Amino acid sequence: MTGERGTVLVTGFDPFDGYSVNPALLVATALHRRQVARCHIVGAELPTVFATALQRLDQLLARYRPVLVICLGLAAGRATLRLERVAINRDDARRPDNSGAQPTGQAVIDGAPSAYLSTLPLEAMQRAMTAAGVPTDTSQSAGSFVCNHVFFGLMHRLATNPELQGARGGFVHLPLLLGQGRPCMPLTQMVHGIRTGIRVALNIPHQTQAADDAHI
Ligand code: PCA
Repeated sequence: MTGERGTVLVTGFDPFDGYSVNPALLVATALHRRQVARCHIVGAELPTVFATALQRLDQLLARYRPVLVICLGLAAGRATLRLERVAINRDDARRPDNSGAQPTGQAVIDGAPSAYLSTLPLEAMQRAMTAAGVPTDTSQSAGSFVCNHVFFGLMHRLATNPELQGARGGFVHLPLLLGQGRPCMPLTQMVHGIRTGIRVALNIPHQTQAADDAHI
């Protein structure tokens, strides 16, 4: 099934760091095959592994040619959904990934820019998601573990791959799931928030986003 206006790719990572579930994967799975603003959502899993996460993302980008990509990850310790603003060209893992690798002080992509900004309309998304009853913040750092690695790799691909021209993308960190620890949020609320954010991103054209971000 294809949405009239194209495909939205939503990714979530597999569990890591001793957690038995990753809410990011649960949200991506819950949104899989749903429609938003006449777009079809594909929810997919990425491995929490530096060496293979971007290979998997490449397969998904080539297969679905999405108009919008939102990658999700877990960041324990916060009560809100966090719309990430900046991806940095740096891997600095403070713990091993799911393959046992722990890169430090390395570029995500040699020769690529130092950082990319999300091309999502963050302020408009934050307003709409908060108004929908889902506590949401913007964040100025996605860390330097696998989430930032994927966020940077995604933004580099969107900026340089002609086949993805016009597609927008970004990253959202999620809190722990209700029952997984504190602070936390119920799954239905996370899904509602991400779905609301997707609708806003699809309905705001690029030039409005530039104006929206200009006053940051
Ligand atoms: N969160 C980690 C990686 C996988 C995930 O869900 C991070 O914030 O980098």
